[in-house]
Amino acid sequence: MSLSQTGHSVIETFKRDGFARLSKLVPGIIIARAHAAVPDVIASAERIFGRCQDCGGVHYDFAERDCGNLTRPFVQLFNAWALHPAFRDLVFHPSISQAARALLKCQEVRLIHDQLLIKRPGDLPTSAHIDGNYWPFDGPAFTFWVPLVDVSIAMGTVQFYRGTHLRDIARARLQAADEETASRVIANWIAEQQLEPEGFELRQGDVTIHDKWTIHCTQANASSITRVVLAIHVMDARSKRFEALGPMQRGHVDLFHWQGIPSAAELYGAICPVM
Ligand SMILES: O=C(O)CCC(=O)C(=O)O
Repeated sequence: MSLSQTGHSVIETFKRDGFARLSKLVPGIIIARAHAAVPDVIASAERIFGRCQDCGGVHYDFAERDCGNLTRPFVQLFNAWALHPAFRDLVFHPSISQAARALLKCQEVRLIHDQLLIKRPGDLPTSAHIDGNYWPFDGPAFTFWVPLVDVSIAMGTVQFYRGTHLRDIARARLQAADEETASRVIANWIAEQQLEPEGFELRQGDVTIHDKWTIHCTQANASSITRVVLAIHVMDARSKRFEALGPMQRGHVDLFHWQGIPSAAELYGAICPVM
């Protein structure tokens, strides 16, 4: 189903709630090809970035569950689109770019980055967070959360706190904070407000979308099935970079090589292509 078929109601829901489901947005064959390519993508990342001698993980673009003292909620690999044509076909599929242009109400949409998030049986919850806190650029942006397998709540489907994209939770302070502090402030705020997250069971081809300011999380994978998801983060192509406000944003500047992009410029260049 294209966004023009679901049309106005999805756009309105997204604006009001800060998240929405798009059923059957991406053709099953595109999802199936990407899913089949996961082992190749991981092998390519290992070849390029190598494995850590201490922990066996690949630190730069690929975070393993047990790495030093860190405990991770998933295996995470950035910019799979650059590593395999099946992921390029998914990220740049017209159903994704058309939906992104309609939702952002703009002529051109830019990829911020994608990330393959593999939550294995027993992997931990992803704590409640706000994507916008990590991104040193202005303008609207959001995420397509694209499962490559059917996902149930028990497998750790993404869950959202309705309407939080419109709430004032001291954004400037959170953007300047370190990740641990931001996480604690968000968790306390949710508890004070007595908010409960909401999520959907999704089939291959269904996706959810969430605004860059929507608080969201995922539960631990309590099933025996590995949850494989590609998150695709997109922004209005006219968005401008600003100086990183804190360690989370500085981390993203390093990770995605945004240092060369001056303040007040668009995130032009090969790493953040127009879709
Ligand atoms: O899939 C997850 O565990 C986290 C996803 C997420 O935070 C995102 O896509 O923005």
